[in-house]
Amino acid sequence: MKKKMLELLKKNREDISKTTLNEILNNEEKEIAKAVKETGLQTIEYINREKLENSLKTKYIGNEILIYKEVDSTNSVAEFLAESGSDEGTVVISKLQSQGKGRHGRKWESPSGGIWLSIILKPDMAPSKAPLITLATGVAVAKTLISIGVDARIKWPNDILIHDKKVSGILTEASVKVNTIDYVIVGVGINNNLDIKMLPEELQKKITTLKNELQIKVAETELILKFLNEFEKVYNLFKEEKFEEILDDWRKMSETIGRFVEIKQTHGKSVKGYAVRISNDGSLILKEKDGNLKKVISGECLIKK
Ligand code: BT5
Repeated sequence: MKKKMLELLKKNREDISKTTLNEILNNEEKEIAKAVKETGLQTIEYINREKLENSLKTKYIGNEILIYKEVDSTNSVAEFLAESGSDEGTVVISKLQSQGKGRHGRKWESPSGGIWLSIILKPDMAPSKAPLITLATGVAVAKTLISIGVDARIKWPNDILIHDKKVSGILTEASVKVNTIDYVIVGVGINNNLDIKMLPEELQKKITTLKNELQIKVAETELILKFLNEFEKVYNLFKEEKFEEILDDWRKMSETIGRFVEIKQTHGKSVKGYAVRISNDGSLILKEKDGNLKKVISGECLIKK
């Protein structure tokens, strides 16, 4: 992790001297974290930091916003900072990611033009509640996108679709200590202005961007601002354990409930059925062919036409 962070510093600070790097290398983790933070406070032209900071209506989400030109993954940087004691609400944004992460080791394509960001969360909650953070984040993303005029729908558990094409994905990674959540990193990718042709061919048909849908460029700063404001509202509900309120919103924007689906699971098995409802721990309840109800905790959801 230390080595990775030093690479990050090199990539983001062309002027960093060899001596400084060596000095950093010899210092403790906290010193590296300090340098990583300083780098993230530099001006990166694609986001208007002043506007972002001045217009945020949040109390703690975005109290610290770190912006980079390039990182391997904003989730990894946020994880490093959380380990080094960064506060809840710290936001890590990057113009591009060289190794953007999806779930289960999958790759998330992250060229410039997208919103790639992660938030450090420290909820005082049992680890079993972590999947609800993904659903809550989905609610915040979908509300943000609907507010700018697209027909965004949530596909269980972590995708946001527009007309059946993926526009956004969420990656929630939790660190657990003795039956409680130590911290959670929630990562959000939104295909904003990126050029679809920059992505692998097999993906091009399955995904969309906001620019494609709206035929205009959405300003990154505005989009991040709207999302962080929405996120704090729904995350507060999560912390107050008002799970039903979150799930009510989730159901209204769901593309999954009421559809025939196949859930592919990591161990190679798959379950097919009618998606009846979402339960209050965030799992999906399917009605199988034989009428049995089956609870599915995670997996890749394919919606059958
Ligand atoms: C996700 O995983 O959808 C989670 C994506 C989270 C990305 C954010 S960006 C900021 C933060 N930092 C990170 O490193 N990650 C988070 P999953 O459900 O496993 O979906 C992955 C699949 O989505 C891939 O296998 C592709 O099929 C597809 N995919 C890859 N890149 C995409 C893109 N830019 N847009 C739409 N689909 C994509």
